[in-house]
Amino acid sequence: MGIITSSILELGVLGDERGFLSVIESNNQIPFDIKRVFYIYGTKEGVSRGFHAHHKTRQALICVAGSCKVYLDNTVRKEDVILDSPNKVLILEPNDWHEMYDFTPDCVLLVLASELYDSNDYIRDYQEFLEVYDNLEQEV
Ligand code: T46
Repeated sequence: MGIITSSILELGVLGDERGFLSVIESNNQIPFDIKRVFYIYGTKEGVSRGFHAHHKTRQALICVAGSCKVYLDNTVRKEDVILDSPNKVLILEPNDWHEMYDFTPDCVLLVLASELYDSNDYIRDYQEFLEVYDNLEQEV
């Protein structure tokens, strides 16, 4: 029994004299089937994004260029993580309210998602988030 928590993992780096390469496969380096890929770039200075949690979608976030920070809140643990390397992956669980901020101008934030896009999967109201997750539903 416990609260589902997001986590950071590090990808292997395959390198040779030409440079570097990191690999992500469904259910291998990350713990879900990848159904959707999107990326966030050209974020204006001082802008924060996110401000939601999900009902079902699990995601993997990687800054493949530049860096950004992510504020996480699973109702019990609140923390900030920095994504500043192309081999650093945040496995973002649906029960984490998240806000991305401090994007560098060159930041390209790649996101791999376990579900197709569905606006109904988003919880964009913080009070609703607390009602959904600040209870026994978090126990696994
Ligand atoms: C998340 C964080 C990390 C689509 O039509 N399809 C899509 O697959 C996505 C991701 C977005 N959209 C539309 C919905 C909005 O009209 O694109 C627009 C911007 O999306 P949003 O405001 O949700 O973007 P962020 O940066 O706040 O959040 C995104 C993801 O939506 C979300 O799942 O966890 O990145």
